[in-house]
Amino acid sequence: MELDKTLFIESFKKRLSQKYAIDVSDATNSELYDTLCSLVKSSYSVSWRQTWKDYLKENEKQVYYFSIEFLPGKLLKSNLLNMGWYQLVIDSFKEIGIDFEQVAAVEPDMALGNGGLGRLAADFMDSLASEGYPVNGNGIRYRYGLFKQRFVNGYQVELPDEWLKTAAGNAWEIRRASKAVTVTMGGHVELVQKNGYLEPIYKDATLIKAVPYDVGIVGYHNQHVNTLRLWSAEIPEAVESCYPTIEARRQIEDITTVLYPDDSNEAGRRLRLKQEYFFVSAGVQSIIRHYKKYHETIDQISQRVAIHINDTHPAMCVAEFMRILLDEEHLSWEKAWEQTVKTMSYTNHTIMAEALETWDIPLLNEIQPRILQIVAEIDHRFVAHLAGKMDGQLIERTRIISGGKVHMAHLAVIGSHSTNGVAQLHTDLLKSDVLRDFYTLYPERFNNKTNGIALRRWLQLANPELAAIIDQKLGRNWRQNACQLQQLQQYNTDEQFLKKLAVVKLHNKQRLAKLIEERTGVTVDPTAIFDVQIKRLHAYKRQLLNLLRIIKLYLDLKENPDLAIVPRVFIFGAKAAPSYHYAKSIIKCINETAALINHDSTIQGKIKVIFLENYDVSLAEQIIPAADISEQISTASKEASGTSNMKLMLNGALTVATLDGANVEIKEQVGADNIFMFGLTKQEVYRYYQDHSYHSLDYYHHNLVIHRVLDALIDGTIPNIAAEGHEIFDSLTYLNDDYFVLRDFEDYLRIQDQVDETYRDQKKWQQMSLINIAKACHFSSDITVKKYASEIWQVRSVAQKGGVNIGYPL
Ligand code: CR6
Repeated sequence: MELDKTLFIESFKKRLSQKYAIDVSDATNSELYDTLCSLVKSSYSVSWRQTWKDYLKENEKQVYYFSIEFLPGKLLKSNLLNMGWYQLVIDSFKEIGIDFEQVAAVEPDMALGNGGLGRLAADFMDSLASEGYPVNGNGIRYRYGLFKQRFVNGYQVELPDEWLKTAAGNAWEIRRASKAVTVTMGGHVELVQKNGYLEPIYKDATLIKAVPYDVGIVGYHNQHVNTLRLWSAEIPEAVESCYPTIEARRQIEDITTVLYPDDSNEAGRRLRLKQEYFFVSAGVQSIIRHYKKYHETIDQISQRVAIHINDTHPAMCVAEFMRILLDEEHLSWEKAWEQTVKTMSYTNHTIMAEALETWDIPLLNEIQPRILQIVAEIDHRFVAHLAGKMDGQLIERTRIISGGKVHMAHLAVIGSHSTNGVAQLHTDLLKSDVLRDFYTLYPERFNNKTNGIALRRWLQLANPELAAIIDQKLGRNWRQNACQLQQLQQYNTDEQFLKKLAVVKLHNKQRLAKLIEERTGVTVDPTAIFDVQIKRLHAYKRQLLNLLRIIKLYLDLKENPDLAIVPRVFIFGAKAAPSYHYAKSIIKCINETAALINHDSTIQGKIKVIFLENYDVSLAEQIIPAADISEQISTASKEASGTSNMKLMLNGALTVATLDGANVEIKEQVGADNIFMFGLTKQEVYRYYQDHSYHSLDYYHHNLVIHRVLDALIDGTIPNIAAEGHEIFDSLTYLNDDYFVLRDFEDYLRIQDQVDETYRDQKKWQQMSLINIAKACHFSSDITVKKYASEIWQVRSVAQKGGVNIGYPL
């Protein structure tokens, strides 16, 4: 049915009355939200079913994207946008007296991820559906998402995120009990000869029922709906009686209770390994079951199935796939291995050693003994195959099991046909350093896929005013064809347009200023530079470098209140892993510095420091459009890619950056004149590692500015940080400053002066901003996923792009 306002309002009222037996005037925002979601879902469900039918009809190769994190945030607006309903719903609600924004605010953020990795997976899901690719997400339905962050006396405190218990719950999921599978864990395994095969006999194993909850992923204007399948652990009915106590039941249900709140440290915990095997086994079993329904034999499964291992957490896909092909399908080892390698592909997201997963052998044996046997056999054959052909030490360095540990990245590289990094610099580092030996063995497997972002969410939805002025110049097609944004460059001398850009930015800053005032009670000036650093709190990301500069500015202003600087508002958003003590100390120091500066009237409000609590996707959507400066200041070589760098440039912020991750490619796109680069290069960092010539204490002793700033951490200048200030001071001096903060400090000051100078020339600033917006199109996740599809998975797009008018029917 053609969709119009009258029809929509009629259907909405009818649905509300059917669901809740009430009129609009009596309904709460939750009831209105639930009703709207229900209408939305019934509309796209028709296309959802059709998408599946088309896949089956065409015997389409399917990709399964395994990720232990998905971080979609809120889905209502993006679903409405992709369905072509967005404006219509806003207008219709207005007509019947409903505030759409208030209704949308009811939705809890789906925070099943820590940061960049999970958000990337969510942007990819959006792009894959919008580009019409047959790709299914496979993950975990955590009952508690990433913790809620509160500040108490400046300290981070973590509160549970009970997102499923909110009034709105998860309106998007469908529980599919009929598709449940059984996951086997623990116990012992013996292999016995049976009908000419070795059959595993499991003893004392625990059976877990894995129930999938499916979320529809709606493509943009193409009637294509993919599936994000999230697994939940339950007790199988048949063995209910084995779990008579709450404690015993909890042991099972706990598997999918909490998301591990750390994005950079492999905690080596038993429950985490259980989570990994649980969603891997459930996912792989259901893929093979589905495949067998439509195919007689399994020995060519790689022609119709691709499995993507997103970081090492799902690396056991390799062994689980082998297990089923061997133990259940009775393929020979050689045949099974050939199919496995052809089916699997792997993305590495970090070079940080502490985040490259390894598991103790006894632990893996305890969680799934058969998987350990298979991993050991893969390792054994790998070594045997290379023996005599390759240098023995290289074999030792690359084998999967060594030093009493199972190396998951090794399993992922050896067991797949493709390994990619997430920015060119990162991929180069994988080849030259982190995975160098593997690059020697399998050069053809390595490739780069620089990360991307969903422009529709990060521009259209987050910054509708900017989208509107772009539409006036370019029309609406950039939503489907990102490259069109490039054409914005031609308005570089169009003063009118540049002014409009400035007005949009000001409006966004006014809105953020209001939010800051509401949440923190601090008034900020929307004409000041909004200088933004939003990302996880981590030493390598160097929030500390930013803080030291703020302290320096403050001390300068104390000395000379008339100092001519452009007023700045420093805005932070960051969660620290609960167990990451140092990161939490940095949070405390930023908060105490903020309190000191924001309440000191002698500096005339020239700088303000705002640390917004509980940084999440929804808050990012409010901060990013209001940013003038994007801080991307990690120690060169440490940030694999980054994605907030891309989102901020897309919204017209100018980047202050080191040559790290995707910053390098951002610089290539916008040109050195349209970005503020500073700091050590990757080569210089590596040289320091080699020659040990960096002595941070020298900087403290010989650089008066650094001396004065560091002393402020320990001499009471900043109150209430006696312990934390010393901890940070020591790390930067006696412990030799692992992340070269002091080494890059002067250069950082220099570049920030340049920022001030540029800001004074508003026309130039707007021109630079425009180039950044235009060039951000190169980082569209639509483009990234096309490369994954054609170069890694070999799948084709099956949906027609509908053009602007093909939305979803009511
Ligand atoms: N922490 C990288 O550190 C990258 C994302 C997505 C990260 C970050 O630079 O942009 O992945 N790595 O590729 C991991 O999570 C292991 C991240 O988000």
